[in-house]
Amino acid sequence: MLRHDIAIANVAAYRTFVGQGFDALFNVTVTNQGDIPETFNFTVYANDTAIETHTVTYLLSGLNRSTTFTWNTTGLAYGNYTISTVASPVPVETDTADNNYTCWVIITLVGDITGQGGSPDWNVDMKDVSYVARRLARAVGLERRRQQRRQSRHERHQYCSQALRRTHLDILEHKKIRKRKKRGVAGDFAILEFLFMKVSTLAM
Ligand SMILES: [Ca+2]
Ligand SMILES: [Ca+2]
Repeated sequence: MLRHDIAIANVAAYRTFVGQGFDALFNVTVTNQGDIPETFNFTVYANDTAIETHTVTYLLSGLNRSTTFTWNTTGLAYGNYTISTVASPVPVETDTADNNYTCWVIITLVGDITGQGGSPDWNVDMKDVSYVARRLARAVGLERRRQQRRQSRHERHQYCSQALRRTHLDILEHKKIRKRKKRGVAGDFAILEFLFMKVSTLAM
């Protein structure tokens, strides 16, 4: 007997921390574990609210397909959102346990990089500034050493703000600094400057 079995293989959030009002991006990978081509829908939910329904057409047996979707966070409250992706079962599918996949995203203020324990604390203050400043100082120091001793670029990047920029890209997309240089240490300085501006505005 021919097997019908589709699955959500993976849902990857491009960033786990998203500034309120910015877009969260996800990549959904579905797979056909059955014996014949399948057409089916999957729906993505943020907590209990449906964000998007997508139709996967004629996915051949044994193959994967990936789709990117965007979730606009304008007007949403700060907090941790559970992102569930659910594929409707195809006819006579019995293994439905793998038809859903869950991940999470935190919506926070742009610039809310760290609170206690390294997670957002819904506040942009000197803790965020000092976190970036420390990383930047390490990156600059390592860059100097790299130039002096031909240290590998890889080692510097371990300390530089690669991860920071992946998770807090909103700062670099902010209109005030969007047009300026974003790469390497210049980008890190742009993040730091943004935070200083934000903190000093809030303090006034
Ligand atoms: Ca299944
Ligand atoms: Ca913070």
